[in-house]
Amino acid sequence: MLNSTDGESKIAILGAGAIGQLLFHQLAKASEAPYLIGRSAHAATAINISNMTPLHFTDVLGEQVERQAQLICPESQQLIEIDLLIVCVKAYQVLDALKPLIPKLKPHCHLLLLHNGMGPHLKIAKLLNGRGLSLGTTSQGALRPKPWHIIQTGTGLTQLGHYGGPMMSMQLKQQLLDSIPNSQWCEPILPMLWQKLAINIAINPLTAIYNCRNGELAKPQYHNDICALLNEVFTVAEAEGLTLDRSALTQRVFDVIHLTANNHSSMHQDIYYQRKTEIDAINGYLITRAQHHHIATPCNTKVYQQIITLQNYGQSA
Ligand code: KPL
Repeated sequence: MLNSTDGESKIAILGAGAIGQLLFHQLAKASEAPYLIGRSAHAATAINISNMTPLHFTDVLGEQVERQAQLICPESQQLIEIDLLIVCVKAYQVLDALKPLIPKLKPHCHLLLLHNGMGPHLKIAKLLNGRGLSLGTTSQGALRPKPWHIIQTGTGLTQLGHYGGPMMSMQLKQQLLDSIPNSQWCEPILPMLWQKLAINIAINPLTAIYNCRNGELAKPQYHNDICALLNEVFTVAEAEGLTLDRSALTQRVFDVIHLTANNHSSMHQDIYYQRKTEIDAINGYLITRAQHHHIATPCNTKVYQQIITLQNYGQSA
């Protein structure tokens, strides 16, 4: 196992949500604790005199541990020390969160985007000024009952891979793979992201629209909707130059429905708690790419509009 102090590489995590804190604990357990970059107000209220904040972690076996995190704000001078910035904010926050940070990062700082859905990488890649960009997806699950306490709920696969610019150094890559359980480096990464996108495209909006747990979608009345949404994914992916295995991916969607039968999807929860959803980076991303290729996506457009209506209603309530 590599210790980051050996090679002097500094990692920081942008976004102190459930996944950001989960990665913090996994990296801190394996080697040096990364910095955690929170929103300014968040960081200012959390930082105590010693500049350290205790983070509580309950693992899947129920074991509890407390680790000290150095929480820095987006204006911090320490940004210049960072060799790898892992971005764990929601897809719709990525651009606004990163734009002011990028000029403060060293010229060789590498970025890794890790969020549900797709899309921000297209704009971020153009802003990096020669810095390298990797992308990833994780099916690890975590809940955040309190701002600084997370409970790991699932031990899913994490897939990471190169997207553009200079490659991530071997040392950082190894540090990530050694720290994050069940993680793998994938080249190319885009097919993996599209597979996860397909799963979210089929499950998330339907559970929110029908106000149900994931497992409900195994019922025959949802079968046609799921297949119609996926058919549009396969057509658009092909136009993007990706060949997805139709039958394996359709099977995978139904496996996930069974494996997560008791879960409320993230979009169901966002609608339920009247929060902004990730629809633009999920079905919305597919629609945007389809428009680019002049492909019609009536089923995705219909669920997209239904979610926007629910979201607007929730936010105006
Ligand atoms: O990733 C998910 C989500 O809810 O966003 C699934 C796989 C659908 C599990 O709930």
